[in-house]
Amino acid sequence: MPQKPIVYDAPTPEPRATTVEALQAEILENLIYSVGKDPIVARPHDWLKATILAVRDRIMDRWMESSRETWRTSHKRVYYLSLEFLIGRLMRDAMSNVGLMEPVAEALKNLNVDLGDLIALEPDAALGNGGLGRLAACFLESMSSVKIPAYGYGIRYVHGLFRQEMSEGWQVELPEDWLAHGNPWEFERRESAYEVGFGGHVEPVTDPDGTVRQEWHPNEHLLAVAYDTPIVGWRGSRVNTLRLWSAQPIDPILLDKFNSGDHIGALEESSKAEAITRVLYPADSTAAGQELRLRQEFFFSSASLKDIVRRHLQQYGDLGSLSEKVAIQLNDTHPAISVAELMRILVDENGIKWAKAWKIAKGTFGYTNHTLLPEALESWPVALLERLLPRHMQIVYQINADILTEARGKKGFSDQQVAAVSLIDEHGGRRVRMGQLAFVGSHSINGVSALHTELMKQTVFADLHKLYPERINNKTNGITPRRWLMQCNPGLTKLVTDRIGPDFLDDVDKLHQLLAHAEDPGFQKQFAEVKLTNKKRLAKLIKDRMNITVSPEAMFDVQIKRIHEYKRQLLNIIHAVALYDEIRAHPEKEWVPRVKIFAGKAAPSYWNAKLIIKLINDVARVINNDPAVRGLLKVVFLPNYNVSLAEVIVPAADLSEQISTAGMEASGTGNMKFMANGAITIGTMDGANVEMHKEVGDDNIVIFGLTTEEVEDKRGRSEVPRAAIDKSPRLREALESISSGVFSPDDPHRYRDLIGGLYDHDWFMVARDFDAYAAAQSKVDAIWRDKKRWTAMAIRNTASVGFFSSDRTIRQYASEIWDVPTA
Ligand code: NBG
Repeated sequence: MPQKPIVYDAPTPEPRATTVEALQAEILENLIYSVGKDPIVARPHDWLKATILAVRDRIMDRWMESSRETWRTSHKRVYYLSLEFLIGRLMRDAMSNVGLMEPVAEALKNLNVDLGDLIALEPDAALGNGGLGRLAACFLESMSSVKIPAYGYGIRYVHGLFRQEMSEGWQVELPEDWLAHGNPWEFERRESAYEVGFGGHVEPVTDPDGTVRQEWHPNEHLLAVAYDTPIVGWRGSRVNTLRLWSAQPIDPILLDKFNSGDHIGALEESSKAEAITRVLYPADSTAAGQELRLRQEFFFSSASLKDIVRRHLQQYGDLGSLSEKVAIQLNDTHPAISVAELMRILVDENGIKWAKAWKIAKGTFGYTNHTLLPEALESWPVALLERLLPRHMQIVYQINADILTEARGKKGFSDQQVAAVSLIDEHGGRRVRMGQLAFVGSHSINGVSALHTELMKQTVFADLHKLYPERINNKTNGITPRRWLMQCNPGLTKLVTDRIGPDFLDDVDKLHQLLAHAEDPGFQKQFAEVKLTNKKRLAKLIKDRMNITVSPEAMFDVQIKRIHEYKRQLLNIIHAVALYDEIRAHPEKEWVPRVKIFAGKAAPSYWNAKLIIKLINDVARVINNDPAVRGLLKVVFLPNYNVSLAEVIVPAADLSEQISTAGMEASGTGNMKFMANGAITIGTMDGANVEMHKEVGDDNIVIFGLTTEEVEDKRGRSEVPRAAIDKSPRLREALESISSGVFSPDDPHRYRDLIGGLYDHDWFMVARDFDAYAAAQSKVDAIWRDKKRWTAMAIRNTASVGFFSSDRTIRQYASEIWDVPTA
């Protein structure tokens, strides 16, 4: 049947009423007719579903209008390709962005249901590991808020990031099951399914006009089925789509096998296909390296590109205009194979000449790098690519040949530099470097903080930067102020609104007006009261989950993030031990009561990270049970850190620990969330801390430690860390007590190697930064004792957070990389 032409100016669906009565009636109706439950027996999950459906219905009209508008106006579309979207819960975000919080709460109350209880019931969509995935989620929300026609493309993992439980202080990983009760937010789009292939061979074919094309004949086929989730921007400005792909077999069951009695074999293909989108790889900042991971990467890249090309052809009929109408951002190298896949689609499937296709691809792609850690730089064995994606391997070779020719022709380029820009790493087994592929296939390569971008130019991409000096640019990360201030901290939002009016809700830069009130005693008192209320809520959570009593009056000193040696949770816990020793040695001193709060997951195969979790728990047990410290010091490790837990912890924090070894944290985004919520940062000159320091001023942040250059220098000279330990009695004592088993009497040698490493090499400069860190913590204590000064600093942090809004970040991507307008 021929498709009817689409009439974009036909009337859009009528918006649904948002009165309490209408909502109440509709929630009830959903419960009966969509969930199929009698209200008298409905369970909380049934109410949750009925409520989400009512909220969702109030987004649909805008969703359709947003997409119609893009078709009508022929605006350029932005596609954000990311293997991770760490969204968390959606309901409160959606309700708050379309102004439904109050009427829905009221409607539910009339039905004897508590909205807060329902919110807490919604599972986190934890389709990401940490910063990279959460950034993608903030970007989605900001792209809708600043009205960019955008799509997120990713994978619909059946199991998101594992659930972390503690067994005697050790991390145990359990499967996460966010889809167990269904997912009322998503729409399955059976009609948007694409075939994705693997393996097979490549065959040259001669067209009637005599041109020779390469044709890929995969020998494995599966289906990518789309699931769409609406992402609504602030004040419902625009609704974009997050399209997640699910892998399914082409034949759900092989009936001939089944009929011949091979019941397991009949389902083999089906489970093999589904395996691709079953679980999220739980490694943060390390390349996973397995074949299944490469399959995930190609699967979602290929499906997304086919969808993008299909949409473009439907609207414009010609791929020559692709880069004018489409911008594709590669979130790290995970989708880098897209460069080869787009070339294949353009050249092999659409007959576009190589040179023209290459220009289109480069004009279309942008690539964001998120880490300089060598272990995170993806590369795939040539042999694996040849087997799994034979045509793509040929394309990579051809791209490489062009790049090498260009490099050889570059004046002053040495053989060594030519080898460095090669897409093929010839050391120790030939491998394709995905960072290089993403770089050469993109017109823009960006880092995520000013420092990180400079280091990219000097380290990983030094030679490519010389070859293409215009391409690297910086886009300092940001966070959405809706989720990370307005929704998670309604108390502070109300206080600020009362003081400076509501304009900051639409323009966070207006928070600057708070600077004038930083010293106002009345405002300080209210600001401190909001913090105290948030701390009481966290104290209750700690009591309920851990049975540990903490005083909300104590300083809440917080480090929440993935557990990684470079993030230096070890430095923090060693400081706790040193403090513990001092308090016991001098109980008569005026100590500032502190609660050290940790949370974070370790990659399941990262032994030292898991050992650090155990150490924190061992130290916590001893300190929390020692009456000698009289509650002056408590240590808490909160299990199963996720977005929802962060939303409770961040508003309650006094001190934000951002203490990575300088040069190693690309940006950090947790640092910005704490800043928004009036915590004071203790941090190194690393990542975005450098820019936070600039924004808030030296007096309102506590900076310590070695700089990137000093770290480099010490590593280069292979300086022995032992000297630093010998010179610091406090550090030495703390290390000796840990390594001698004071905190692990059941296994006295448990930490011998971990601590031994600090004496031998101390790659992360824990020992060499310890004294500076301890001195910075004493400075923090001194400021804390001066309540007025502390609160003024906290207010100035909130006031200065505007630059770190992801709206600002996205506007910069839009104007400097994507060339699209924003609101
Ligand atoms: C992380 C960095 C963080 C940064 C986020 C978002 C990876 C690979 N990188 O410092 O470690 O804030 O990306 O850019 O997860």
